[in-house]
Amino acid sequence: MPKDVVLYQYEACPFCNKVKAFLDYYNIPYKVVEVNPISKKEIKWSDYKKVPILKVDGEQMVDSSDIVDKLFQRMHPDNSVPDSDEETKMAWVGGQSLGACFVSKHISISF
Ligand SMILES: N[C@@H](CCC(=O)N[C@@H](CS)C(=O)NCC(=O)O)C(=O)O
Repeated sequence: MPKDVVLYQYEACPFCNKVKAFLDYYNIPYKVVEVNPISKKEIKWSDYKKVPILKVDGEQMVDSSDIVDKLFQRMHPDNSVPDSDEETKMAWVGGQSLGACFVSKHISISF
């Protein structure tokens, strides 16, 4: 389980919400840094100029799909989804009122 996780985001960015949905689904605690879309001063330290950017224990991850894939690998190094996870996922997805968003080849989450 990652320890120090920081999400650089725009509140209204769907790619950022995709990453947040994944983090929430796996109960991974994270801090949020809201990026000013004009100055982008909060992400000046990075060469990547878009959001989301996820810092995980000091490592920079970019691009929502790559972030989800990398986190998934960390959570499931053997590349399998436990049955219990699959059931939890279906219950969670069923509880959402808005349409589903396919966030990776492994997990679909709605938000
Ligand atoms: N393929 C990227 C797309 C990310 C993206 O386009 N983010 C937008 C915000 S929704 C962005 O940062 N655009 C550049 C800008 O605002 O200057 C991903 O999935 O994370």
